[in-house]
Amino acid sequence: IHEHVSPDPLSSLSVDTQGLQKQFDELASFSDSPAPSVTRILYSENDVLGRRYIKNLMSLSGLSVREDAIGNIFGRWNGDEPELAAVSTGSHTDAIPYSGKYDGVLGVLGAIEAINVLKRSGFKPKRPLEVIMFTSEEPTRFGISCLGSRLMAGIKEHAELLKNTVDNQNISFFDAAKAAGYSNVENLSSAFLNKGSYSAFVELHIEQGPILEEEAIPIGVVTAIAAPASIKVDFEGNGGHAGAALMPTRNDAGLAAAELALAVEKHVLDSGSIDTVGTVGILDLHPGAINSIPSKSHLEIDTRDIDEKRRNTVVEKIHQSALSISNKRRVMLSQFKIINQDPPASSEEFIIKAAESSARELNLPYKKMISRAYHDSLFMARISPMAMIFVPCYKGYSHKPEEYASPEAITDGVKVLALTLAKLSTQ
Ligand code: HGY
Ligand code: MN
Ligand code: MN
Ligand code: MN
Repeated sequence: IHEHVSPDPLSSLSVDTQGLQKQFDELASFSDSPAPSVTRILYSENDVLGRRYIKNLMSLSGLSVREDAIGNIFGRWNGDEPELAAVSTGSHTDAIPYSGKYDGVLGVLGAIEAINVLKRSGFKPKRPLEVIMFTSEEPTRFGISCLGSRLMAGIKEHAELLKNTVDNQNISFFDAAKAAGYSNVENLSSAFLNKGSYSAFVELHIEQGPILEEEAIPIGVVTAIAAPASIKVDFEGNGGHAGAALMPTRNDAGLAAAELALAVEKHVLDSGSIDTVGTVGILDLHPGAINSIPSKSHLEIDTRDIDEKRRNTVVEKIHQSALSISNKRRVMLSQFKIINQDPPASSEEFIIKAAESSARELNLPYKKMISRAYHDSLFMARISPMAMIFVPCYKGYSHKPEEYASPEAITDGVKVLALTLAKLSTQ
């Protein structure tokens, strides 16, 4: 077996920057919202078009493509020792409503291009290299984030939750998956992977924060991912006529929701750390008429912290506030459901080192940093050593149409990913 050497970094890594730009634009065209925004929701028609697009690119790169029961897509390049655990990389291509075209997509298109870069350089891997497109990282349709990587990580409670979850059109997860062509979706446990399936997992992603751009540093090496939690809350009151019902007789579910939203902000700000964040991104009122007192309200709360205990304290305080608001306003707290309350994840030292030396060999300054956004890497960390590579994005904008990463930033990120994969696949 000939010597497995990583390609000479500076001479032989060439990225097809123009071709990659075209791919970002083509994939962004599969969207339920008008350009420059992107909306691509799990198992929607545009999601299916996006999946077909990615599978085609994987085949064009000579990868052997397979999909699991819920549509996680795997593109594999077998090395000289195919029985060894593979080095994997990847991300997601689903996009929340009215968002951008780089979140997640960079880690899928960029990973396929990193394979092309290594092939162009004449590199031959010892371990197999595998590109993964996770079926859905965003919680948009069924309220569960990272549902593809959670299942691969074998998280049974979310597999159970999926069995009777419906979207806001009352379509079940199973029916939506079958409509998208995944007829075997009910066999959720077939998506569980064993620990040791991969020797390493590396995800390339835009920073979704302003630090790298502000400090003019082209590469971020992620050392840890913050701990996310999400909660669904429903209040119910008697509703009634906005004119005839006098204030003392009311138990307004809308005001209960408003008070809880402000309580989320208060508990987060009182945590004692700038690293604690909280958001009420969904707040629905029923019946939603100007002259009808809300008889129901539905809130979805997202709160995170790099410190798990501090995050859990905030979740507990939010629960206490929901109970006290329900008493004080005489509304029923008909639902307080913690959808997920995940631990943070730390990156693996040997992968961090491989990414650092790759950046150095490419003469690219880099910065070690935490990820405040969650990623599929958070769950891949349960079954594989993990790390992430960040590239700067314009003003740190993300989850909105102004999201942007320059061709140079993307090219640098793909080169560091390619060299890191080469190093890991010869170890
Ligand atoms: O919300 C997140 O952190 C991820 O970008 N979906
Ligand atoms: Mn060989
Ligand atoms: Mn996102
Ligand atoms: Mn993402």
